[in-house]
Amino acid sequence: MRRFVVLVLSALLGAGSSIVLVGADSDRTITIRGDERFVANTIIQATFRFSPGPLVVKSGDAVTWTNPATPEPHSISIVNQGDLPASVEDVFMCSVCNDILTAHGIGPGGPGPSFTPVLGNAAAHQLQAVGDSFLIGSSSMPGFLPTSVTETITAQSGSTLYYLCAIHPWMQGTISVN
Ligand SMILES: [Cu+2]
Repeated sequence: MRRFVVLVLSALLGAGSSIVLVGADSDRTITIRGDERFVANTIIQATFRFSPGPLVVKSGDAVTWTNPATPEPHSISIVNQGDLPASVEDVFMCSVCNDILTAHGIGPGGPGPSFTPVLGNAAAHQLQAVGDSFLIGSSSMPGFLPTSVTETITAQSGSTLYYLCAIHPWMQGTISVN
């Protein structure tokens, strides 16, 4: 019932809503949504996003990120708040994103021989600090990476984790830990 209510609320409020959903025990899921469009000499547009972006949890809660339908992989990468891109230029010149992708073993040509899908505490399915990062796959690349990943939030009460997708750096979210 609660899930239904939340879904209806989300539908009513639409994309880009700033509502903070405090999940019930079974309902801390962040869904990756959106699509992209390119028309030469006309427009480039992408609506990939974390839904919801802001989430409030308790330390020790589990959160699931899922990518049911977008055609691309994404990362969930904890960064310092000051490293979050805030403009188109920041997105295209995202140096922290390059550092994260390099740490994952991903170069301009894609995954290399040192490809590592989980970094830091994410290797133990925990999110706690800057540097923790994991990749999530797409159903268009079956078997390459999981399309649903659950992590335990082990950051201290009172802290906030800021994260982005290092592949599409306008995708940004926060986990506020109560
Ligand atoms: Cu992404």
